[in-house]
Amino acid sequence: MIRVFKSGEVARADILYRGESGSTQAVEDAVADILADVKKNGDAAVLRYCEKFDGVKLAGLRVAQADIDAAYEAADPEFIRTLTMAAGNIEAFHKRQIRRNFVINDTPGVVLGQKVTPIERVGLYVPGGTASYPSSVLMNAIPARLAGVSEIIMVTPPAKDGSVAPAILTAARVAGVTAIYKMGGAQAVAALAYGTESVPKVDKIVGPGNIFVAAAKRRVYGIVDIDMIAGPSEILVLADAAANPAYVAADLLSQAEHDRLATAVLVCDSEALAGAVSAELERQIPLLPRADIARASIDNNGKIIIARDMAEGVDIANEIAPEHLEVCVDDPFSLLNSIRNAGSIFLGKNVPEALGDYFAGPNHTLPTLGTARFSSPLSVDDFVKKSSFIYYTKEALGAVQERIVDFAEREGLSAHARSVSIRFEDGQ
Ligand code: HSO
Ligand code: ZN
Repeated sequence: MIRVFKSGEVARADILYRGESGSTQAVEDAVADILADVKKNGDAAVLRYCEKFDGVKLAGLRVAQADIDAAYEAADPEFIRTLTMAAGNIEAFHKRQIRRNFVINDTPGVVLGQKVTPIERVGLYVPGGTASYPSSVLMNAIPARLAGVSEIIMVTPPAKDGSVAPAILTAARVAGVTAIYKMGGAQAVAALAYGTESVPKVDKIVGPGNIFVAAAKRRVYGIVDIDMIAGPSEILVLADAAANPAYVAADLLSQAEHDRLATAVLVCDSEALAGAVSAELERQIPLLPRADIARASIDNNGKIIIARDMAEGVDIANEIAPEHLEVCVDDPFSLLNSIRNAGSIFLGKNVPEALGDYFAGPNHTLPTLGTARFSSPLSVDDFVKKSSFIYYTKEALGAVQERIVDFAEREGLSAHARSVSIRFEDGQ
C-alpha cells in the first residue's frame, strides 16, 4: 500500500525522501580497476570484460552498417513511422534551442563576440536489458545532431548471442547516430573516455546507465564532459479534488514500473482523492506485467501527501523538485508561474507523462534527485560550447591602456602591464 501523509503531520525529511540508491565502495573499486585496465590494454580489455559480464566472446566491437540497415529493413513499418513522427517532434522542439553567435560593435574600434561551436565527438550510452529504450536513443542523439556534433558514437551491451536489440539499431538510424559499438558497463565508458584501437576517444559521454556506468562517468568527468548522473525515475502528480483517481494512479504507475527505486508521489488537497487513488493503485498494480517492480516502487518510495490547499501543494512540489511534474487541475496555466523546480511540467488532465516520454518533443532526459533546483533537461546546449572573442584597434587599446596597466600593477603582475604599455612605447 502507498503511504498517506498530511502535510502538517509529516517531517520535511519524509516529504523529501526518495529511497536509497547510489554507489558503494565495492562498486567504486571495481570501476577504478576496469578504467585503468581499459586505459592500458584497450580493445583486449574491453573484449575480456564483455566476455565476463555480458557472456559473449566477440570478434570485434563495432556493429557493421549492414547489420544496422538489416534491422531497419526488417522493422515493422508502423514502428518506423512512429519513430519518425516522434523524431520529427523532438527535432522541431530542439531546433528552437539552437543558439546564435553574437557580436557587439558599440564602441569605435572594438569588436566583442561569442561564437558557438559543436562538441566534435559524443559518446551515447544505451543500457541493455529491460532498460534499453529506443526513445532514449532519439532523445539523446537528436539534440546532438542538431547542435552539429560530427560523430555520435553509441555504445550498448550486447545480448549473450552478440546481438543488439533491432529496435535500438533502428532508432539509432532514424536519429542519425554515426557509429555503434557493442560494449557496456564501466568498460564502455572507459573506451569512450580514453579511446582504444577501435573506439575513438570522445569529448563528452551522455546517456543513462546502471551504478557501474554512473560511477565510471563520475570518474572520467574532467577527462571528458558528462551530461549528468541520472537517478531513478520520479514523478510527482499535483492534483485537485476533481482529478480522476484512475488516471492519477495510472500515471504514478507509469514511472513506478521503470525501477524498484523509482519514486511516485501524489500531492493533492483532498482526502477523498487520496483514498481513491490508493485504492486504484491496488486495483491496477496486479494488472501490470511489471507488477513486481511497480509494487516495490509504490510500497517503498511512493507516497501521497495531502496539502492544506493547492498553493501549499505547489510549495511541496517546488521543495521536492521532481524530474516530472504533472499538474492535474482544470486551469494548469494559472499555476505554471509559481512552479520553480521541476525537470518537465505536464499541464492539465489530458497529459500523461508518457506523452512526453515518447512523443511530444521536449527531452525526456531530465534532472533527478532534486537537481531540478539547479539543472535543466538535456538540450542542444549540452552539445555545444562557446568561445568569446575580442578585437581592439591600436587606438581603442590606447584609450584604455592606463586602466589596464593600473589594474595589472595592483595585482603585482608587471608582465601583464608591460604587454600593454610596450605597444605605446617609442621605438617598439
Ligand atoms: N521516463 C523515463 C524515460 C522513458 N520512459 C523512456 C519510457 N521510456 C525518464 O525518466
Ligand atoms: Zn518513462
